[in-house]
Amino acid sequence: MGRAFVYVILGGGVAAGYAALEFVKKGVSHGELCIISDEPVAPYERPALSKGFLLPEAPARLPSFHTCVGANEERLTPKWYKENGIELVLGTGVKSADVKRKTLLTTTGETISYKILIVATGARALKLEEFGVSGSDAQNVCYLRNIADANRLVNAVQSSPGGNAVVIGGGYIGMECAASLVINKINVTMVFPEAHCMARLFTPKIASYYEEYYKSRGVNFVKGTVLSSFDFDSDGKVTAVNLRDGRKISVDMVVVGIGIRPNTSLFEGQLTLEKGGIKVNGKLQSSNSSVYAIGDVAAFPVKAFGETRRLEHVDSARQSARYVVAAIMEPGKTGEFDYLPFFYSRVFTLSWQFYGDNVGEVVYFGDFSGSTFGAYWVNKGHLVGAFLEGGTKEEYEAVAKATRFRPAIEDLTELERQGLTFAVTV
Ligand code: FAD
Ligand code: NAD
Ligand code: ISD
Repeated sequence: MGRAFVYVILGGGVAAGYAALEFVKKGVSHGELCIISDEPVAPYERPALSKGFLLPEAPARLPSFHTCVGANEERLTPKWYKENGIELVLGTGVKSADVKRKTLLTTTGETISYKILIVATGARALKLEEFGVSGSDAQNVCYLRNIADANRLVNAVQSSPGGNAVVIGGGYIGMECAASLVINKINVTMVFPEAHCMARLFTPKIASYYEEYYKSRGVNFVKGTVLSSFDFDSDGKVTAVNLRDGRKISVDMVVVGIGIRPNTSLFEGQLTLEKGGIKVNGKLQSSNSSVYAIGDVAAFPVKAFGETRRLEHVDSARQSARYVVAAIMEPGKTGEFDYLPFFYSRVFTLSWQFYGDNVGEVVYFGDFSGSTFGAYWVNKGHLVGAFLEGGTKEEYEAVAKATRFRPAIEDLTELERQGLTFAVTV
């Protein structure tokens, strides 16, 4: 059995939702577009899972955060897909792809063929087993990538009132989940191998601000070590984590956020891969001209950096999705994808944004003992990146604009003196 579509989006996450909306805006005909997702629900705003979804009071629940509410656009419910003639194949994985034949084989045994395929398979959470630690399927060990994980995490929180959690990993998931656990009155210890949190992005000075704030909210930090094993009770629940430095920490629950791997396995040996993702050109087209890739799985040329990057952030998923539909449906009118990387996070009452690249010399500004501060990165005489905590809408727009403009910087001391004013007046 089989069905044929003009366009197929493989994966039903953030990028798929934004691409669907763009297809409709550009006038896709009924019956032309199909989305296949192994998740049981229509595309939703994944960032909600570590924030609103985990709140103890009035938590966010579907259908409230289907795409594209995160960008203040229409909320695409299953009814919307139906009304727009988009075939939404949910709870169905694709188990193999044949890019020469232009077919996908699903877990239900159906062959779906396409003229154009958009790969939007995102990524999966890395498991502790991949670092030699076993037991991560215990009921009180939680990862966080999808709705099923988020429900499991909520259950673990509700089963541990006033209890103790260890959060493994000091990246985005670790920081956001630690904050949410504290809000749920769980005592949190964060364990990670680096010298400071958010090591991929933050400088030690920036990290120190957040760590001090977290400490003021009761979070305990154990840095420079990793998990070596779990202790279990007779029901298979984890009762303690053992660290490589010899420490043992008793726990009621564990949250693990130790990075992701893009879901590329269907295309290995068929498409060119780079930086762990599917390599695409400035039109987001892979090494096979009928296959495009967007979101976390795509390694695309970032024009401003002159190199290929793979980003793991929601804005990149949204923008690459919007772009790819324009590139496919209006090829003559669409130039190359020109994207300035943008990351953000919100924890407790804090909120930061980052634009560009964190390479070169760092120039700090603002009040690190107050609530608004930031940093510029200057590389080869140009401003290439900017970080801002606690800015106003106008200030965030200003640092974004300044970073996009890449102004020449001759005098770092002068940049430091001007601080945020530099971005506002550039
Ligand atoms: P995804 O949204 O992961 O979607 C991929 C989809 O493909 C999934 O539905 C998956 O199940 C499906 N799929 C994969 N393989 C198959 C297959 N073989 N068959 C069928 N379906 C398949 N970014 C930010 O910038 N800010 C944030 O605050 C933020 N918060 C986050 C919070 C959490 C908890 C998580 C997990 C991520 C967060 N991110 C955030 C990152 C952001 O959500 C991702 O960058 C974004 O979701 C990527 O979109 P995507 O469509 O590429 O992948
Ligand atoms: P990450 O890459 O942000 O952080 C991984 C962390 O794992 C590292 O900081 C390190 O501390 C830790 N680590 C690495 N190896 C380890 C080991 N052996 N033992 C213990 N710790 C180890 O990944 P993440 O935090 O898991 O986030 C997953 C994905 O979700 C990322 O793509 C991230 O961008 C995305 N996300 C983004 C946001 C946001 O942008 N606000 C929020 C949540 C999640
Ligand atoms: O995708 C990302 C991410 O989460 C970062 O922190 O890219 C950045 C780089 O690692 C730093 O620019």
